[in-house]
Amino acid sequence: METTLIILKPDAVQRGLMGRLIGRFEAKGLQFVGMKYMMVPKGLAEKHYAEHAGKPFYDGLIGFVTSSPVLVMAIRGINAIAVCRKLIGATNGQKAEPGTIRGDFGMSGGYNLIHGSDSPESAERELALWFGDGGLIDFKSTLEEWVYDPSDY
Ligand code: DAT
Ligand code: MG
Repeated sequence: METTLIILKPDAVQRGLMGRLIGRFEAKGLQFVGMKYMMVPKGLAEKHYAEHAGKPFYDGLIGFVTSSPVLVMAIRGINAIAVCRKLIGATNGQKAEPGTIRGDFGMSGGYNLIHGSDSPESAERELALWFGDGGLIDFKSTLEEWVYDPSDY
């Protein structure tokens, strides 16, 4: 089992897409083990996006993610990090494949609705950053025995 960090960004919240986007992950068979609705402090946004510091879009990105509430989620499943990245799609909504979240709901490179950890190392770092003070719930999901075949483990 892997856990990944997913953020519904301010455009997803403002556009009233939270329920539909949460539903994509639920319908896939993933388990929600953490959820926080919050305004993002600037310092946290800067730590989260540290790898992009100095890039031309960086200041706009920090301004955007701190501008309005976000929904931060920890989502668990077998291979959840890569699976969620596939559900999310390519960074720019104009290039993302139909069927993906960005491909179905977005038209922008910056206002692209959602964040998902891109590797096990990123997931570990980001989960510590956003849920390091607690809030993850380890529980047995009744879904699990019907979502996975025993040979999936
Ligand atoms: P992703 O969110 O697909 O992992 P990333 O890590 O390369 O993409 O970039 C982080 C965020 O920064 C991305 O979701 C939106 C913004 N961004 C990236 N490239 C951009 C660009 N060329 N113009 C505007 N915003 C950009
Ligand atoms: Mg990224």
